Amino acid sequence: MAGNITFTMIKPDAVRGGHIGAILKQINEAGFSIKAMKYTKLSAEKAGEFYAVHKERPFYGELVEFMSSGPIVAAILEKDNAVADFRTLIGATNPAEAEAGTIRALYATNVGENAVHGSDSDENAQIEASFHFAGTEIF
Ligand code: 3AN
Repeated sequence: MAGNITFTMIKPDAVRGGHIGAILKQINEAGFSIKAMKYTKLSAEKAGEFYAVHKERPFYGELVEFMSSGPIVAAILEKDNAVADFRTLIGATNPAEAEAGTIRALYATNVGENAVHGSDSDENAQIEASFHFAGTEIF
């Protein structure tokens, strides 16, 4: 499975905006298949744990508050070169810098509320996938 999966979340801003369907359609049309998916809400504790690498960053508190502010869609996606291809599909962290047509260019509000998450390495994809899903939930 290594190298072929990435982990994503449709974040609370995009869920509130009613963009789940459009984002999933774009993900499917880009050739990703779904290995696991759930509609859920992160507690502040879980969000803090997920983003622990950013603990020292000035936006950490805001990030944890935002990510636990409403439901998300968490998913494991499969495709050759999944991590890099998914980051191309979602665009830059700051939507003002994201390429036209990317998910963040289309649906993100700002650098903090940026519609979707995408793993940044194969190693983190595995860690993030296991953080959110049990083996029995992955197909
Ligand atoms: P990416 O999600 O593109 O990998 P990271 O890992 O640098 O970006 O940042 C993780 C998350 O932290 C982003 N998705 C965003 O929600 C938030 N974030 C990053 N930079 C900022 C910032 N300057 N101000 C507020 N939130 C930020």
